[in-house]
Amino acid sequence: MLTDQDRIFTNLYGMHERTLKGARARGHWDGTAGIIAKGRDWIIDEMKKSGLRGRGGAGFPTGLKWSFMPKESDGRPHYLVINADESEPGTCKDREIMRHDPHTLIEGALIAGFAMGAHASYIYIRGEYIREREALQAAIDEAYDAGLLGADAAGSGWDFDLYLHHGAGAYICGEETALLESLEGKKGMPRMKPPFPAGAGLYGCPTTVNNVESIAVVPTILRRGGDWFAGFGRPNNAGTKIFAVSGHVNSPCVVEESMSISLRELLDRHCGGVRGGWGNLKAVIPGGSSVPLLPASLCDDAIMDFDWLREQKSGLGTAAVIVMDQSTDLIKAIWRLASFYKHESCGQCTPCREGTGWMMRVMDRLVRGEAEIEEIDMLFDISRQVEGHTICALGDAAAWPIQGLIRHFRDEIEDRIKARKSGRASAVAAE
Ligand code: L3W
Ligand code: SF4
Repeated sequence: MLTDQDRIFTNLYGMHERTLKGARARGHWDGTAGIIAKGRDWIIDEMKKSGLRGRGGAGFPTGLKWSFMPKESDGRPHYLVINADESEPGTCKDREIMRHDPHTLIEGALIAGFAMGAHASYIYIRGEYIREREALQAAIDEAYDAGLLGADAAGSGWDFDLYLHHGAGAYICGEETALLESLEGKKGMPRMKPPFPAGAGLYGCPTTVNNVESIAVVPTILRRGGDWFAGFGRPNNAGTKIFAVSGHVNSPCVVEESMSISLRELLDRHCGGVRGGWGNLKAVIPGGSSVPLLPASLCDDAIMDFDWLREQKSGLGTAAVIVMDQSTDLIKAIWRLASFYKHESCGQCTPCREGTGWMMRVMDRLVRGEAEIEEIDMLFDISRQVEGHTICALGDAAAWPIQGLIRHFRDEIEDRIKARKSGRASAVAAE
């Protein structure tokens, strides 16, 4: 359990000033030039030591990713790109950082940019985030006025410019290479990987793409030390983490907690518990809409970290926890996600373009119980043909929630089909 002193984000609820003055009072921008003076290797080693894994969904080790950037320049500029295109259903953690604690992100961008040899950085913000864009731009302007950005940023000797780019509302632009295409002014369509962005990213130049939360925790990690951050959570699942809890809890919230907290403690301590009590729980989606749900039977012992959830064939994803009680029509809930992925598919590769449509149409009939029992296996089979056969992770994201539903709630799907059939049979008998 995290104490207030352990929290990195001390203004998630906007109780304090988000201005530079307020940020400085909370300890931000303290000794930034001194951190930079320790050099690139020290910063990257400390990030490795912290065990931070990317907070955008995939959990790739941040220090390792930074180390992929070329050490020497071959004449091409290096870029840091910050993914603020937070569009994963259920996810609203980066929004709170940008609204209420924007200076943590800006200071993190400067330090990370320096560590990767980048003199320029772009924050790509979700189209719908109008207020967040305004808050962030105001903070960037303040930072320029105070000499914290621009030439000799924060007196570090490093020149660093930070630009805010507003997206246009496409979920796929949260995929890192689609985001780069969009930044370059093209249609947001994912690129094949490799090459990874560190080799050829923005305008073909070495680029690191990191999530907002991953960058915003950097200054505190470097001030307190990698070992401090690594002290939270289980091995390989280090740190503090922002969870966004929605759905059938008494008080939905966004809260920073220790990684590896139990699901039960997270909900009871911060959300007033499950609506109607723990016994009323039906299922939880623990990491945003792209990961398979956990049935209530697995929630009792659930540990909220990458490895435990992966072992259960689910995932921590963006740590957006969607709680569903017994009143939930789960088949309909997963159908809704299937429609979302069909709508957001960029259509570039056949298994995703066609598969998301197929899956949505079968799900549509399952919601009404109008399918045959055999179609459940057919749907699972389609999802397996999409999974792992596409250019980007959207195909997997569309397949996994459906697989989770069939794996854990097959009886409910069958019951609905049988009820529909017996309803039809009794109607015929009555005629
Ligand atoms: C160099 C290698 N770099 C991997 C880099 C890669 C990327 C990062 C993770 O998807 C997930 C997805 C969604 N050399 C590398 C390498 N990298 N191998 O590491 O890469 P990857 O491929 O594991 O995942 P990804 O394509 O980044 C992200 C899931 O997150 N998700 C959705 C999130 C949605 C948002 C949003 O709302 N904006 O974040 C939730 O679960 O399904 O599985 O940087 O280049 N050998
Ligand atoms: Fe586009 Fe879907 Fe292929 Fe991703 S998996 S590139 S969203 S068609």
